[in-house]
Amino acid sequence: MPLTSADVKAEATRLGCDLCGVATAAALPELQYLNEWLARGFAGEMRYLHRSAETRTSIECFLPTVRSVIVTATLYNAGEADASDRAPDAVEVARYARGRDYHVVLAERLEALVAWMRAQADTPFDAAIFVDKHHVQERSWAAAAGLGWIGKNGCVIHPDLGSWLLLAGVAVSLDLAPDRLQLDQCGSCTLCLDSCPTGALVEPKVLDATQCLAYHTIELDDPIPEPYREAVGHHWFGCDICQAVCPWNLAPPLTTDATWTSQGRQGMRASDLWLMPDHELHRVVDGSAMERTGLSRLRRTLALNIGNSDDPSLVGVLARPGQGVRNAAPSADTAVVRDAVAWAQERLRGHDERE
Ligand code: B12
Ligand code: SF4
Ligand code: SF4
Repeated sequence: MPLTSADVKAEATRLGCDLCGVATAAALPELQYLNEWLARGFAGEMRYLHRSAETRTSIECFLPTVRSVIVTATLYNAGEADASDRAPDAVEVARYARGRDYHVVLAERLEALVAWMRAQADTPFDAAIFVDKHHVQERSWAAAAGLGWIGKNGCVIHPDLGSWLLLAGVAVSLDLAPDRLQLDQCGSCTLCLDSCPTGALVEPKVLDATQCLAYHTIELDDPIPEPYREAVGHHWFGCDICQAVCPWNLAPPLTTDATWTSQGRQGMRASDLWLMPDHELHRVVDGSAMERTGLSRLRRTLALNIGNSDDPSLVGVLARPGQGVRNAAPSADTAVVRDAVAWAQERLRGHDERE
C-alpha cells in the first residue's frame, strides 16, 4: 500500500506535532514577496536571507525531486505566570525560547517521521527536512498546507490553536494528497499593527525587521540603535506583543509537552543575571534557542533592561558583571556591551536627578 497523507499526519501527531498538513510542490506566487521585502532593506544585517533567496523562492532548489511539502506546527505556549509581584528589572523572554531549543527538538521529531515513512513506504523516496534555519519560507508553505492563514502580524494563525506555533517540515519526492487552504480571518482588525511599540509592522503582513525588537534582541550583532533602546524595555530576548494582542490568541490551548514549559528564565531579574559570571549565565540559557545568540549580545540587552528598570540603585551593579571578579565575565568586555552599559548608567542617573 502506498503511504497516504493521513498516515503521515497520524504519525506526526504521535511524535508530538499538534498540526500536520500537506501542500503540492507547485510554485507559490507569494514567495515572490520575499524579493520585494529584501529590496526594501527590511532584512537589515540578516544577509543570509539575501544569499539564500533563490532557494527560498523555489522549493525545487531545496529538493530537486520534490513533489509534496509536509508541514508541521507545534504549540509552544505554556501560559503566563502571575506577574503582579515582579521586580522592576524582571526580564521578558519570548515564549518560544522558554523551553528547549526547538531547532533541535523539531529536527529530531522530523527525522523520526522520515525514518517511519521510509519503513512504511513501498518505494524509496527523497526527503529534506527544514527547521527554521534551512532555506524554506515556512510560513508560506504552512499556509499552503492548510495549517492556518498568515495574519497581519505576519504569523501563521490556526483558527483553533492561535499562533503560538513553531513550524517545521519535510519536502519529499512522493505524491501525497494536499490539504485545503484556511480562510484569512483577520477581517478589519488592526490590533497587532497598532500595538507594535516600534511601528515595525509597516503594512499588513509586512514587517521591517530593522525596526523589530525581536531582530534587535536576537539577531543584531551591533549596538541596538538609540531610538529603540527605550522600547527594548524589559525584553531580554524576542518580543511577543503582536501575538499577545491578537484575538485569535485570547484563549489558546496550552501545551502540556514538558519540552516547552518554562525553564525559569522568564521573569528573572536583569541585575541578578548581569552579576553572574559567564559560566553561570551560560547555564541559564544552555539548551534553549537563546544559546544561539551568544553571551555578549545577551549582556548587551541585559544592560539596556537594567537601564530601563527606572531603579537608580542598579547603577553600581552595571559596573560589576560577574560580581566584579577578574576574568569572570569576558562577554561583558566588548565595545557593544560597554556602549550599552554607558547608556544604561546615564539613563539611571538621569532618572535619579528627575526624582
Ligand atoms: C528571519 C526571521 C525572523 C526575522 C524577520 C521576521 C519577518 N516577519 O520577516 C525576525 C528576527 C524579526 C523574526 C521575528 C520573529 N519570529 Co521569526 N523567523 C525568521 C525566519 C528564519 C525567516 C522569515 C523570513 O524569511 N522573513 C522574510 C519575510 C518576507 O518572509 P515570511 O515572514 O516567511 O513571510 C512570507 C509570507 O508572509 C508571504 N506572504 C504571503 N501572503 C502575503 C500577502 C502580502 C500582501 C504580503 C506582503 C506577503 C505575503 O510573503 C513572505 C514570503 O514567503 C523564519 C523561519 C523560516 N525559515 O521561514 C522564522 C519564523 C517566521 N519566526 C517565527 C517566530 C516564532 C518569530 C517571533 C514570534 C519570535 C519572537 N517572539 O520574538 C517573531 C515574530 C515577529 C513577526 N511578527 O513576524 C516562526 C513563526 C511561526 C508562525 N506561527 O508564524 C518562524 C516560522 C520560525 C519557525 N520555524 O517556527 N523572525
Ligand atoms: S515582535 Fe514586537 S517589535 Fe516586532 S513586530 Fe511584533 S510587536 Fe513589533
Ligand atoms: S491582531 Fe488582528 S489583524 Fe493582527 S493578526 Fe491578529 S486578527 Fe489579524
